[in-house]
Order: sequence, then structure tokens, then C-alpha cells
Amino acid sequence: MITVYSEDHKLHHGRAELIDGQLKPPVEKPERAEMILRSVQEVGLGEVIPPEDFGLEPILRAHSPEFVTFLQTAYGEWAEIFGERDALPLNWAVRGFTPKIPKTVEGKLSYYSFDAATPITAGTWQAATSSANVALTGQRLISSGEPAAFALCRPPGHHAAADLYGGYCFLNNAAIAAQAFAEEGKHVALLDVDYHHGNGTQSIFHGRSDIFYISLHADPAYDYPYFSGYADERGVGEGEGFNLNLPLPLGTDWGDYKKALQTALMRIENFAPDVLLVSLGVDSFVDDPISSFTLQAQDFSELGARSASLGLPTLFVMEGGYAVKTLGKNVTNVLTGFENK
Ligand code: Q9C
Ligand code: ZN
Repeated sequence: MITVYSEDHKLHHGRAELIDGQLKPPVEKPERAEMILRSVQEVGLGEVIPPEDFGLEPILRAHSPEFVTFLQTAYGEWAEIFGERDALPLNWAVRGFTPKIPKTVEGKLSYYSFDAATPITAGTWQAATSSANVALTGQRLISSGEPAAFALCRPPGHHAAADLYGGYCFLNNAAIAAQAFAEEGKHVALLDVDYHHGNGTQSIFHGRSDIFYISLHADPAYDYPYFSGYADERGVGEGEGFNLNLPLPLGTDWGDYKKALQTALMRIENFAPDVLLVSLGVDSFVDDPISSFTLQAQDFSELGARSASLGLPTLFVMEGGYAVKTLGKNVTNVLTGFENK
């Protein structure tokens, strides 16, 4: 399986956060992608290639032009006023507020974000666009006949909506790639196995019947992103029935996880898609610092093998996973589990 990777991810970093009552260094950090790349090389998964540059056009088919311009210009405008430091929002248009687009960069940070965990740094735009190009290069590989490909994206993407960033995500790499498949007339099953619900991906395709979004994740009543991911979110209009959320209790183990996975795979089989896109988060791992599920390293091999049983051309797009010591192994276990099926 070919891996697509760009060094540009190193231009972006996350922010410190509270973990178990202690302020810890960022969990979303460059080391993540480096560990995954190292494991890809160690297990001899296959060739590692750089992304092609697809420009803004495919990005603008998943995101609004105003949002894309904002991401491109935010840091420069912020640094002009506040100096060279990471840009963060401090308030949001919640219940009762007027959701008009403010004129200042500070106001726009509030308008286009939905959390305070996601800094815009000097290199964020470059890193985020390269990450989208990594996913699009993977998409091209599949469309030109590769049976599988791994887009080693960083920053991740599944929390980013058409005009919202958050959850460590800026551009929705998986959605941008899925949309590129859709433009070739393909039906796409987008299976999201990241621990967190992919609110951004769900919202981008909520009214669509050609892209079926299926997600296994922690119950939003108990974990991030809290306001998206319930089982009764099933799609709207044409898209009704083409969104499947399978929220799972905190502490879910492989035994219960794989039952939900079988439900997801059955539903995908009935949908009969042309391609499978896996939003691959491995933050369901037992030692993940921000998550509660208890999947073990070998469970990821089985997850890969089970997704291979669909027999579909498959694009893996990297999302979350923060237990850096075993992150590489967990990811390549999915990929080799898929290959060896
Ligand atoms: N105490 C992805 O996995 N905050 N994003 C969590 C935990 C944000 C996760 C707080 C988590 C975002 C791509
Ligand atoms: Zn996650």
C-alpha cells in the first residue's frame, strides 16, 4: 500500500491542555506523524510519496470561500495586531446571539471556530493545505486503480465543517477526498473510526445520498464534541438515512466495539458503494491520553481485516490518536491487517 506524506505538517502545532488535572504539552503534535511514518517504514508497508498540489479548487468544493480566505489570512492579521503568537478565540455566538460575520480578525476567530483547543499558528495554513493535498493524492491513486492507499494527514480533518474549524482540525481532508470521488460519479462509504464523532464530515454531507457517513464514537452526552453524534442524527432531505451514528459508552472494549463495527459494515454492504474511505483515528486505544475506550494493539489488526472484508478500493485518511509511543504500531496494524486479509 502506498503512503502519501508531506513534511509540511511540522509547520503546525497544537496547544497545551488539561489532562487529569494537569496542564500538559500539546497532544496534537508533529511527533505523531513522524511516529506513524517511522512505523510505515519499519513494517515495509510500501512506497512513501509526496503529495501533488491540487490548488484551492477541490478544497472549495467542501468549504466556503469566506472560511478558506479566513484560514489563509487569519494568522497574518492576528500577528499584525497581537504579535507573533498563536491565534485563539475567546467567545462564541451561542444561544441568543447574532451570528453575523464580524469585521475584525478577533471576531472572525470566534465566528469560524467552535472550540479553544485549536490554535492557528504561523504555519497552520501551509500545513492544513498540504494535509488536504495528501488526502487528494491518495484519492487520485485509488481512482487510477490502486486497491488501497494511506493518506498520512496531519493536521487531522474530521471535526472541520464547511465553515468551522476546531477539534485540532482546519480543512476536512476526508470530506475533500470524498467529494473528489463524488465528482467522478462514485458512491462513497465514509467510515469514521476515530474515538470522537466527526461532526464536520457529518455536517458537510448531511443532505447527500451519494456519500454515506458512518461513525463509531464515544457517546456525545459524555465526551467531545458533545453537540453532535447522537444516533437520531440520520441525515436530512435527500440525505435521510445516509448518516449512521453508532455512539458507544465510555470505556467500550473491543468486544462491544466490534459488534458496532459489524453493524456498520453490514450497512455499508447494503449501500453498495464504489469506494470505501476510512477516517482512521486510533484514539480508541486503551492508553490514549484524551479518550476512554480500551482497544488493544492487536484489535487494530482485526479492525483492518474486517474493513478489508468489504472488498472495496479503500482510502485510509489519518485522523486522531495521541498515545505517541504506540501510535505508529496501532496505525500500521490497521493497514497491515487490511493488506493481509
Ligand atoms: N480533555 C481528533 O481526535 N478536546 N480531535 C478534548 C479532552 C478536543 C480531538 C479535550 C479533542 C479533539 C481529531
Ligand atoms: Zn479523535
